[in-house]
Amino acid sequence: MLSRITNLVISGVLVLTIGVITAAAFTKTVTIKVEGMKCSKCSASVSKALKATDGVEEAQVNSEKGEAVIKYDDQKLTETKLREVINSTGFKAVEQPGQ
Ligand SMILES: [Cu+2]
Repeated sequence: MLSRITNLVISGVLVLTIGVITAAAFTKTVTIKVEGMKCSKCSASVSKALKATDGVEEAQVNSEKGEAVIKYDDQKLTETKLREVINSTGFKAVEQPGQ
């Protein structure tokens, strides 16, 4: 009886671990330079647009640094799409050489 419970617990932990690893494998983090943001309202509107995008898991937009740090699902989104979302807010996602 005890070993059955132990087995259940072990398989439960295994399933969880595999789930976490799989999820992490598809999560990418990217930093995109954004031009034109002047205050926290600007960064808030960029952040809002990003968070409303399917596949975006986290978006931290900083108007002082002029950049957006975005965690997204690699299977649902591309960096190009994220740049399009930023551009659609009226600000400009800057293309960086070497990326
Ligand atoms: Cu502003």
